[in-house]
Amino acid sequence: MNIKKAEFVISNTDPAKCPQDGWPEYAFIGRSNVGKSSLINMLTGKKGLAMTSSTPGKTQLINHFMINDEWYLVDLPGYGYAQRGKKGREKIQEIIDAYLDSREALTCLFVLLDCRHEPQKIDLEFITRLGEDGIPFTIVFTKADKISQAKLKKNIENYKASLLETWEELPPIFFTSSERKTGKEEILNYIEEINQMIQNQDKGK
Ligand SMILES: Nc1nc2c(ncn2[C@@H]2O[C@H](COP(=O)(O)OP(=O)(O)O)[C@@H](O)[C@H]2O)c(=O)[nH]1
Ligand SMILES: [Mg+2]
Repeated sequence: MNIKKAEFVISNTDPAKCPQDGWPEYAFIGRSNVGKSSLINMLTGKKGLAMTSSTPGKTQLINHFMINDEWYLVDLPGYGYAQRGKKGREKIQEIIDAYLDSREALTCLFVLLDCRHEPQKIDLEFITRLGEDGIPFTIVFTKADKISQAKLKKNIENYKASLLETWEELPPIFFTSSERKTGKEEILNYIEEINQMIQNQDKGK
């Protein structure tokens, strides 16, 4: 899929104030600093679209970007950032929960994981919760340029094994580098396939 148009629409903390026009949306979530904003910039080919930062915990808002006038990319706040303190973390968690619980337009959630790390409790718990709530998701291993191909493969296999301890089936898995544009085609094609499925369903109504 070609991204011809990518525009910032609105930032807010209240899902009720998110766009209500019903276009399908694809949201990016994960720990602070995992590379959510960089991935959105890479996918859209617009460097400054989502705010990126080397300081974790900067985006505390739900940010909607309209793509090609027919779907949304959503940059969600990062979870689990320790420096923010318990109160701050709880507030972010409330925003994320409210979004996940109420957002009907949410079509697929991309859960970002840093490919360099071992499976972390906070991510595994989050993924388990998605399963319990029946939220469609995929997993994206970010920052693939930071390790060798061999190590990347090993880490992904390791992660799959740990997911298979609780899951019978694995979700779609991608790996990306926002520096090298790795994974761009794969993710955009995946989104396009789902968008086309939705359009065909709507036609059938
Ligand atoms: N080498 C490398 N650095 C990345 C990549 N993605 C993000 N980063 C860096 O990681 C830091 C956090 O990225 P950001 O997109 O702001 O993370 P967010 O908090 O999840 O939105 C920034 O310094 C980025 O430049 C990547 O694919 N490769
Ligand atoms: Mg960000």
